Amino acid sequence: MRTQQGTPILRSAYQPLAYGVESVELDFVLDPTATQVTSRLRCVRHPDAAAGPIVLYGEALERVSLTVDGMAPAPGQLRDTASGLEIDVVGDVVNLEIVTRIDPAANTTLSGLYQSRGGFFTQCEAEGFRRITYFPDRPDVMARFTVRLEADKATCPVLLSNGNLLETGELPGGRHFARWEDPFPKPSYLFALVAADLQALERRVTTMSGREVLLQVWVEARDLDRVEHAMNSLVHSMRWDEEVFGLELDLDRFMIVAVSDFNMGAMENKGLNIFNTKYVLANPETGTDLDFENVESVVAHEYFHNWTGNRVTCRDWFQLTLKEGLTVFRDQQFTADMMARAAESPAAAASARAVTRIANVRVLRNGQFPEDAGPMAHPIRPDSYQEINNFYTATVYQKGAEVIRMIHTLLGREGFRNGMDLYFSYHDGQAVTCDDFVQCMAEANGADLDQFMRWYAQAGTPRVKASGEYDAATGSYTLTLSQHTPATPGQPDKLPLHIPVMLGLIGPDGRDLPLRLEGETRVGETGRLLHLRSDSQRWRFIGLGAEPVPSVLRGFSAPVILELDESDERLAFRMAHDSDPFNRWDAAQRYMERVILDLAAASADGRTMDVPQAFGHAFRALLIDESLDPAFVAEALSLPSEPYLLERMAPADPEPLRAALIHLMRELGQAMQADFLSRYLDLEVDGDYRYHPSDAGRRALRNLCLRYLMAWGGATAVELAVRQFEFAGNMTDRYGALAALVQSDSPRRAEALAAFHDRYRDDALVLDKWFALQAGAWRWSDAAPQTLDQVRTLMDHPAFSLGNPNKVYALLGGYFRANPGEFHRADGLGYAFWADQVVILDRANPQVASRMARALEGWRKFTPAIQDGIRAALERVAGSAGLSPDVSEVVGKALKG
Ligand code: B3K
Ligand code: ZN
Repeated sequence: MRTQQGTPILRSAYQPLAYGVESVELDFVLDPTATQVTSRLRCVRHPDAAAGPIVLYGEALERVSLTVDGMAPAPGQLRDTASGLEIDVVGDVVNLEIVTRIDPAANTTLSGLYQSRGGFFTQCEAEGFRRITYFPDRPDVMARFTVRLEADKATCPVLLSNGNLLETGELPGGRHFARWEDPFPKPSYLFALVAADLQALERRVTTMSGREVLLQVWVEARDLDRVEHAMNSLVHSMRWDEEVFGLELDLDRFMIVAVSDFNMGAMENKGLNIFNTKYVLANPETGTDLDFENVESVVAHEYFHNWTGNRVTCRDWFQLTLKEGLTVFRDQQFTADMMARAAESPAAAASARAVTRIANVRVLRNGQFPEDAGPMAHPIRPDSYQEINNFYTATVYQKGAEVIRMIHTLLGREGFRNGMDLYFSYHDGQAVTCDDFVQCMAEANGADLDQFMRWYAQAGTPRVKASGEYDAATGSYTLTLSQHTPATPGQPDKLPLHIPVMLGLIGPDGRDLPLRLEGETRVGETGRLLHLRSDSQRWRFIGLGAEPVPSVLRGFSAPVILELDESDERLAFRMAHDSDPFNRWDAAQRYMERVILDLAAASADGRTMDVPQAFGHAFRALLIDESLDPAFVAEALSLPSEPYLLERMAPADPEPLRAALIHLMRELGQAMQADFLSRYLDLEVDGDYRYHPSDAGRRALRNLCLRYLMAWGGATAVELAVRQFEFAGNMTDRYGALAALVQSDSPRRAEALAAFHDRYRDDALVLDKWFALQAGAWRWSDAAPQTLDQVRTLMDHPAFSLGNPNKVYALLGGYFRANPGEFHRADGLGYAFWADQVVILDRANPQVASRMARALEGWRKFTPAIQDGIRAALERVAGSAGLSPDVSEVVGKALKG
């Protein structure tokens, strides 16, 4: 059952249920097409809730039987509702026994219990448990679970569920069973079971209190040579959480299971994390540096949920950022610490931290800023939704993490830790709200976070405008900061936020100046945290002998768009001198953005595109500076992403933008071919592959040089790329070479693609890279094949399947989301193809369809001609029969604007 289409669920309507569940015994007789689930619930009346029936949610279930305290329900006692069942009862404690039958093989939604490659897997967040059995499937109902599962032993030799294993045994007919018990009460969304043919890499480790625990990473036998890194990541995560937050693993056993068919990255089920294979498997031959990094951070993220999410969970789904924003922040801090720890020197450690921060901000700007500017814009704690699965968003996750980071910045490391300690001391074992969290942070620090709470309530990316005035006569510099958050759907008016702005002032020699505000007796540090709370505020710095250059929002201290009117010269100066590596990178990105948007305007008007010389100089200075960390240089010289640039373009026009990007890379590649070449040759990493930030940084810059060389297009570039492709000792280099060759129009392009395919034809995850690369390819010359034709052809490839989310994300996502220059082709054929695919996908898997549908939500930023084409496609999808609430919410909001 679904909610009525178009009827939103409101945060303000929260009510506890009249009956919760104290304990539940589940018994699964697993069968591909007819799995029988017996559920025994001990329901208990909620002491504070209004009187009412027992409310059970259920979806796609066949009800076999139901008893209330051992008896068949009296006539009228049991009611079927739109979302499940209601049972009228009188006692404070009521025992229900419910038998249902489900069809895992037919479950293409990958929510609830489903099959993948012959095994059984579950995914219950947010509302998948109701697709397994009738239950008060809400996060504020926390119950103790015991689970018995039985299955065919030959096809499913491994039987897993949450918590501790109590018993296993053989059954007649080639079947076997296992019983599991989870000692911690949990909401149903954290339930999991796995029955499949898997093998485990195991490790025993001792926790901070001296308990020995068993860690297992379960994968198919053929993948056992790719799990070492995930296991190491798990051990590192455990240690980090002990050291940084004093949080210890609370179970005797912790399991990770990899599955090939999975809607998202991974899931933090208590003691039994289930992962998309993409975020578990990595070895040098098949995984890039980025894959290694992703595995480490996703393993950490899910592990950290054990405390932030599982021990303390969400009262309702509107509070999702309570666990997600906080856990993303924790995994970001973990990654930064891991990178810094591996570095060879303090300077390298600082740079490694900055590179991690840059990567976080790129993700925010590319994914969250467009979301916040479109029809799906919502606060990190939304006020309403039609389908909760649509709200696992960049806003809830990434902006949510930025909000937690600001609290960390405001309170300091120790203050934040004290707040966390208080949070667990008050709320362990509870389902709580974002207010409860912020209240603990405030109470532990005697801080006032009332105004800060607006970050939870207001959607839209705030603009912070900075302007400065130097008065030579008094040696003072007045900085004015003002803020403005644009209107978003349903929120026309915004209030001023509490915005922490980290500031530095740079002297003419490029060094930071010690700061002294008017009224202060002493000169302070070179960095200052300013608290912007009103629409506009001023700060007057004194004792300055010359006009400083402001460096505002260092470290990206708040998730805002900084409007700073800087000349090209100032940008070049900060690119060369800003002591804050984040802002140094940002100066390079801003300068590049300015140049690209100018080129795009020229291209749109049919004028010649000229790359300013001064920009070339500033770019080259970074390229040839061997004292800089290569990872940092690679970030600084990478182009801003197209989704981000399209947000900055008014109106957005993907074709001239793409022309500008191609032109810029060509010009730079040609003008600096000798520099690119010499850096390319110098940066080669000797020895065996290791996943290490300094090696990864060298590979990243080297591959970037190769792409610039290829953009220029000389025969040498092709030769270098072919050689790198053929002799690569790891996937980062092989894939890097292939990505460069895909830019070329030489016959080597097709040869390399074919060779890559043949080498990895049986490797699903590597083939995903091959699909994505072709779907996302730019057309560097008119001779290059049309991307849409390529995508259509690749859909017929035997390894492609619309039923496998990774394949859809790689091929269709690679085209719809990662290739705006091709997708928005003038004839509108891209949109027609999009509409066809969204409708087809929606019949099988609404969550995946909805993600693809979201590719066009930002359509109103485009030129009128483009808008016409997109509107027609949106209307076609909106008008198709039997649309899921997921896709209907997305296209409905897109059309409504
Ligand atoms: N909590 C899960 C996401 C569940 C998504 C449901 N549609 C993964 C995570 O954030 O850790
Ligand atoms: Zn999470």
